[in-house]
Amino acid sequence: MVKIGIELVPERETMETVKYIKHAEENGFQYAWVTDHYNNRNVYATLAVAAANTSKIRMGPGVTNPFLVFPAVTASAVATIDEISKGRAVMGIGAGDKGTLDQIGVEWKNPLTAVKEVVEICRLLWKGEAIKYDGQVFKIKNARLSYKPTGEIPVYIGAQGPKMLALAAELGDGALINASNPKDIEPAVKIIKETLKKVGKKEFDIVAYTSFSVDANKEEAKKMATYVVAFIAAAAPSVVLERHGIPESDVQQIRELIGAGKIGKAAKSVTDDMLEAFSIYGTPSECTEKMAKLVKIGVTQLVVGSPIAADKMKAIELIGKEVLPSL
Ligand code: F42
Repeated sequence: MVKIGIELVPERETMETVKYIKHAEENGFQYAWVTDHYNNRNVYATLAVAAANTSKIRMGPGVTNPFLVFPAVTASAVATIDEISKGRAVMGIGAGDKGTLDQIGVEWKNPLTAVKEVVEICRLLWKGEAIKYDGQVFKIKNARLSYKPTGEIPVYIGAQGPKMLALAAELGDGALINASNPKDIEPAVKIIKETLKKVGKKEFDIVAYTSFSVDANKEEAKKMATYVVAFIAAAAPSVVLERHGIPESDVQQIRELIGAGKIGKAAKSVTDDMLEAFSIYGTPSECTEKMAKLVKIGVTQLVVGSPIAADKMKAIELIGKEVLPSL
């Protein structure tokens, strides 16, 4: 059966994010992914409080990266969450958002190699042994955690590009694909499945990390979605826009509005085609129908991501009652 996760951006007070995670657990969600950007509340502080206040839901950064935090520190941070949560930690790791890293002058060099190395380093340290690592990006002379993690910590790699998707399948326990539409998920699933076959791996969690907006009133759900879809469309590469038949000129206008800080106007310029391409939105039954299509093409975990709804508590309940039972 498909698993359900929730993505939370720790942009509000920490206890509010924790409240959502607790509520998600109570409403049948199995995973909570907390995003990592330096300008939001700290991901591990948030996860630590969430871990201490829940008992079933698995949780982890979704996703951290090897550039913002040194791999050995990430290994210890995730292992600490594993200890607090009694073995419920998962690690989402990716290349990092280049735009955010640029703001603080962090160089984004060899992202693919850096992701491979951080995963290898974390797994070695999680065994509790002293390690030496001579990578292309990271070199560790002698490191060891002073404690042993509770158990195996599953590693999920955030991936969109073909090489990162293949790396995720080869090295990870799962892939977090940042997309909502079958047209984007299907080619990613194909790369993952081909790679899994090549390396002879059977167990793997294929995760659709969606932009999701639900409301009993479709128009409300649609309105909420436009704010997030404006940013997704603005950042979408030409090849993705072409795949969905979205004219570059429509997106250019949104890019300019966002650049000028006119977010409300940018959201109003989002077209129906953009909404269909970059989000799952609508009433619970409409969302269920779109999610079922992703399951059909091989997705094994569906993550409900931003914006979710203006009232997240209500939406979590709505998903628990009206979406999850039908999936
Ligand atoms: N980023 C954040 O900073 N914070 C988050 O909380 C976050 C959440 C998140 C959740 C799901 C998800 O899928 C992504 C998420 N991201 C988040 C974004 C993530 O950090 C990455 O920026 C995003 O996933 C982009 O990854 P990508 O798969 O497109 O990979 C990039 C690096 C890419 O260009 N990949 C290419 C590919 O084909 O896959 C390969 C590039 C390559 O080959 N690079 C070589 C190398 O060694 O790295 C070097 C090439 C050369 O010679 O220059």
